[in-house]
Amino acid sequence: MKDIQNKSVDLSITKLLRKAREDGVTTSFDRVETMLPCPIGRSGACCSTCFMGPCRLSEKEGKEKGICGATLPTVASRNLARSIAAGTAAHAAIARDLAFLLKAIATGEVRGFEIRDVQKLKMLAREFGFDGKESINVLAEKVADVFLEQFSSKRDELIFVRRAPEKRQKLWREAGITPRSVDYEVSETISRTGIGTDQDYRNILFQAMRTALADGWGSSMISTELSDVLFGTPKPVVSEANMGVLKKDSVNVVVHGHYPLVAEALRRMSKDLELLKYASSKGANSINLVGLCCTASEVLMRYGIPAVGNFLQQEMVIVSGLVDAMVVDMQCIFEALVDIASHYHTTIITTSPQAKISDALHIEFTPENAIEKAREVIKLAIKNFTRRVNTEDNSFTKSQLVSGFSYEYILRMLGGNYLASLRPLNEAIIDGRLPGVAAVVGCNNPRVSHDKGHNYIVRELIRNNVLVFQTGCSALASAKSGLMVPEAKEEAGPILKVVCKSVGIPPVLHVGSCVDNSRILMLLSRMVTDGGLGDDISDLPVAGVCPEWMSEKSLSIGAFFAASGVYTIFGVGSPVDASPEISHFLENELEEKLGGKLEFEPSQDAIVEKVIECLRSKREALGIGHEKDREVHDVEKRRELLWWRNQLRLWPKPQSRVHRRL
Ligand code: MSK
Repeated sequence: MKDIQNKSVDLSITKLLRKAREDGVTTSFDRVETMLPCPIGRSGACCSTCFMGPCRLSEKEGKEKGICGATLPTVASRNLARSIAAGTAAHAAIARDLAFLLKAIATGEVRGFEIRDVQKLKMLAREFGFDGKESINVLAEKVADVFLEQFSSKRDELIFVRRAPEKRQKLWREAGITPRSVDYEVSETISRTGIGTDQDYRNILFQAMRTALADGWGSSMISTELSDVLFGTPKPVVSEANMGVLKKDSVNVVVHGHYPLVAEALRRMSKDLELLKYASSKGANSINLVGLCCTASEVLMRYGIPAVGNFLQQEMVIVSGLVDAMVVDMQCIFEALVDIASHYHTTIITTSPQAKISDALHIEFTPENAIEKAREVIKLAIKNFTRRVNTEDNSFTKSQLVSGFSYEYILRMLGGNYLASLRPLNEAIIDGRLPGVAAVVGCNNPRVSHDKGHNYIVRELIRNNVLVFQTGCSALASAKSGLMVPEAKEEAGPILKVVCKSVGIPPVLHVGSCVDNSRILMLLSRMVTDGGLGDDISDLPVAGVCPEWMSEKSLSIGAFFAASGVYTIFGVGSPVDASPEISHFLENELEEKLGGKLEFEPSQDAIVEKVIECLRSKREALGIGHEKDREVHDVEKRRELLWWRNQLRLWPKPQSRVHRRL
């Protein structure tokens, strides 16, 4: 049992791991001990693109080339490029479906859903060159068509490329990596990395960057914009996170995955009076809908629906014995859930035709039937509630959090309603009050202690006065750890603490799910536009960190940050470790060409040091390296100073010498 302590820094997880062992249940935390990683595959040196192999390249063993002659850099770059293409495709699956949903709502094919943020729809219509005088439905259809076109085989640039600073767009064009359509880039990467096609690692990696850009400035950005239009643009909302959000006296339904439509339908049905009456007839106080993984961030950001946990908690919530149904859509869903659920009363329900699991109950959700299917699911969960056994000992903790920091809200929060801008943030950085900003994102990985990297790195950064933006499972780790409430400023360095107090924000801002990393791209772009910090994203004192990554989507996210000019650093280990040429390309050549870089560093201390050093050197390059000895005042102090200034204004002006002489 001693080993359990090191598995997670989240005490509810270690408690449930003990329970799992008592219940005879095996989880990913156990399987990771017996399933040791293949050292060749893990380091990027295994080529399986044809059936002459797989060729396991190893310089030590004198196997420097595959049967076709492919070298280590070719193999490692192909593997990385294919992972990035898979990550981009995953985000595209969400965005494409949302574009179809908007179109179906606009044409009246789908009823029961409406356009929540009409202003944002109009803003997008204007951005795409429509005059905005048409009806909402006509505009919505036109906007949906523009988005759908971004997935076609169009050969000109993706529409959101224009949102990047001009200098950045020019750099991409010069490097020949401006993304065309999302599907075009994904398909071309898969084709180029097959047997006997692209065998120049630099050429392969530039195409990988182009594909990643099609994610950040394409799939992910489209997904964020469409989710805002359809389900509302987030603004701050108070909620709770961790296992303690499961209620013993209520029907607990966990929604897990990435696609917002399923969660939206369940949210509505969890408030349905008829279903609530039915739940009460079975002895339940309420229907408690909670989120897990990125779906948690989607519904947390918009409605404040509590988050039960992040990626590595998906099995543990079932072990709690408190979950009556787990509804999953797509991505990051363990096949093992069904086996674990067979030990308890939980039903696992798959909902997407793209993501079925053998032996799970499949109830397919479409935009047309989502509300009815959500009703069916909740009825089933209510029936399951009566089958719960032995939950007395299952008390868990939870933490409060503030979520909902969308790009639009952050702009209004800092600049006011009429002058929405990031200028105050830029000024704080220029003045030397804040050294810079960091984005901390990504998954959990059972190869490292659950949440330890996220919590340690975020705490160290805020202690060093770095303002942190977070998304995905990383954000949920901070939320559970109490870092997303204004009181967390007490853990921040003295200057960040005062800034947080003045603006009334936590030192760590939750900006959404994985696709909402596009909100961070928008913020960086806007920091450039608002002036004083150079003329490109690569000039900004900012860094991206992915402490506990495991997914191909994380690689795509890291690559689009790097190709957008951000210094980006991953924890855990490197998927290209076998090839020094590839590491050199990602850390050095990429920086020379695009200003950003991608590094892999397993040591959390080294990550913090490197991020701080990156911010320092960017400041130095901007000529704002020396911190000014300037006092930052909180609200009370500013009021006091204002009072004194007004008093001084009332006093008679001292006479000038000339007057006196006269
Ligand atoms: S869900 S991709 S484990 S962040 Fe987006 Fe979490 Fe990583 Fe999945």
